[in-house]
Amino acid sequence: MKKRQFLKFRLLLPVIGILGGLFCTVGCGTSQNTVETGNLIRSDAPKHNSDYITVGFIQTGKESDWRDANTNDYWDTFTTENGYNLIYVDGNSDSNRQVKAAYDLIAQKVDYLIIDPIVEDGWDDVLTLAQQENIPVIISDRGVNANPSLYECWIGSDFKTEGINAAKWLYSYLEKNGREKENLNIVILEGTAGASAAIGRTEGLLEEISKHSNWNILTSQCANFTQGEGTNVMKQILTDYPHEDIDVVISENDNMMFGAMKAMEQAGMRYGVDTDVITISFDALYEAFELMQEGKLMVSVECNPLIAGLSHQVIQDLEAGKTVDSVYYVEESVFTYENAAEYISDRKY
Ligand code: GYE
Repeated sequence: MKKRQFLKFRLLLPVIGILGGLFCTVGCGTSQNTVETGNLIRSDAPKHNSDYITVGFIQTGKESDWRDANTNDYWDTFTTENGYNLIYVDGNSDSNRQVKAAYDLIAQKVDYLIIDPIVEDGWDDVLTLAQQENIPVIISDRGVNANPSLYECWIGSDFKTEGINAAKWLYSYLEKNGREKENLNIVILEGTAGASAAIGRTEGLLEEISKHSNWNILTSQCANFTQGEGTNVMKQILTDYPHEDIDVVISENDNMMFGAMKAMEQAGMRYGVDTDVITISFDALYEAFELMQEGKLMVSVECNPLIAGLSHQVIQDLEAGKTVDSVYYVEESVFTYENAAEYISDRKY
């Protein structure tokens, strides 16, 4: 539990040009409230206006549909109507760029920083500086490998539990079909190396998989959470291994699975319900529900990107001098080809 001791009066935003190269056009907008810098930086509120809470939001990039839903959720929540000036930075899937953006936003003296870190490591120095400069930081979605006293809180999903749930679903499915004693070869498509979402899911999966001596990991490879890499990595796997050896494909997000499905189709493979390949992924996107309804995807472990409301609540609590928790987990479920039809109309992303 932490309490915010500062921020009773808002700091006037200094000259935005301080941001130099990367941010050179932020604040150079017309009388309208939108500024775009090659889609990398956007801010919708009037600048130099202390009536707004200025929030610097550093996103990972645009690697997946989950990410787009998360970005849009921040835009929809951190509006001028809600009292915010949101400065959005697209990390462009480059963690150095993210760290540099954090330094720049600190120099700009934003009121809050929200960071969706691409990878866990490399944040200590900039978080230490943010604390010295009295800029509270919220870590959103993926975690950081840094002392929790350096930031207000982390809001996101329990990635390890998601991995465990995926493997537990596999066991229950096999058991239901009298197949739990069968030898199984599993292919895993991993998310970005060093990203806590990938680390946690892999850890959960491996922990459960190791409990079954008849389950074998044929190969586990990184496809960076993107659909394109999902296709390419799967294509290579299908070149390297006999197709009939593959019993299960687990992808650490839906988009990589969509890509892998394309590769399997191109290779003439069938997958999903009533085939020899069990398909499992994470996120539970709308498109995943459609594929589950078709029986092509068998399960998607939900990961909820709609977490901006919690970040907003945390900031409001800090503004009111209230204490906030250090961790906020988002509620999530597991959806399958059997229940997708029941839930698809409620999906928001
Ligand atoms: O699963 C994936 C995205 O960090 C939880 O990142 C997030 C993951 C999500 O690109 O689709």
